Amino acid sequence: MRIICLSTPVGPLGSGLGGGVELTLRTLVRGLSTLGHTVTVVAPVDSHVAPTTTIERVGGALHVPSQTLDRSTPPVVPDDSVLVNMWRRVTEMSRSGNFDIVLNFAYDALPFVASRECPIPVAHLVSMGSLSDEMDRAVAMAVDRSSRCVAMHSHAQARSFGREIAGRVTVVASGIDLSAYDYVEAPDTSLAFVARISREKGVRDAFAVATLTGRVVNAFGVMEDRSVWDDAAREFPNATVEYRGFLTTDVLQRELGRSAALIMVHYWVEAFGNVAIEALACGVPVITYDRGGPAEIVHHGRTGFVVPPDDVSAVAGAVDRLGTIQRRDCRSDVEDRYSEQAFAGRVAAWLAAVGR
Ligand code: HBI
Repeated sequence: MRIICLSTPVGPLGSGLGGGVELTLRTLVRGLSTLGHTVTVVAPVDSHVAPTTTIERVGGALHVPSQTLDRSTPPVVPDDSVLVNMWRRVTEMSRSGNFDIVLNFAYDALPFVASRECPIPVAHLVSMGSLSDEMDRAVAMAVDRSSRCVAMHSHAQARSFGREIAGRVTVVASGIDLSAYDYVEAPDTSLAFVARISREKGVRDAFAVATLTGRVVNAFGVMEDRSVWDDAAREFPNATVEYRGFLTTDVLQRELGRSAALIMVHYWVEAFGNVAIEALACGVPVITYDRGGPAEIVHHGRTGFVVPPDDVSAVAGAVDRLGTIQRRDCRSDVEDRYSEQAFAGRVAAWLAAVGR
């Protein structure tokens, strides 16, 4: 198929502002191309992609990330919105007759509500759980028009939009390029926390776990909300949590691989949790709250532990049981279920169904 990938309007690809979507989009572009599809990316200016990727860079004002607003505040479409400009470009390309389908990665209402004006089918890969009334309505509108056109990354994410929606969307678990992750057999005692530094990712609980276990927690990710970090450091003065910055995948996986475990202590319904499969790919077990996508990735007792949500002492208890996990099982589980090829195959099958 000849696919147009519409990127997120919250930041250029490669800036980190697009969060997990940046890795997902890069992985899919490569995986779908390997399967013989042709992919063209439409993304904001300053987006960096592989030199082999065909990309249309579009100017305009970035959008406010939805998760920073409360659910009843409809996100404002900025003047000269980059999403409006990108959508205009996508529609022009769709009219050229050179493309078969649009794959939308933007978590914004426009592509969902305007897809009926597009001459070719629009498939939406929803990257977060239910966050705003406006997006819930937009997703419902797209599902009503054609339930096959919406996919999500986990059953928990789909359920966050309500039972009706959950029963009508396609679940396509994500995946990563495993050749970019090196397996580490012998770790140190540190724990890893990998996420945008923000309230919803549970920074506070990472400090609590560092205090309860007495272990160093290395925190990796873009410093999105400094006040969250400072509040946690004040509340847990004895916690040893090192901020290690936002690293490229290659450097991150080298650091991550040395960890005894990755802790996922998120407050929101993490849609999938790419960082969970990145850690497992390096042989690092994952200890996660029983909330969202990560709880569907981790095999409790075999590739990590799934503990009651918001129960930091249960996380600490799981840390003490890490010796029972075979790190090799973590790597082989990802090879079975979450490779780039498996992910691209799942998405290609979904797109073929949407295009019919
Ligand atoms: N917010 N409005 C908006 N649009 C997006 O595409 C978007 C977002 N917030 C976060 C985000 N995308 C990605 O970081 C997550 O989907 C992973």
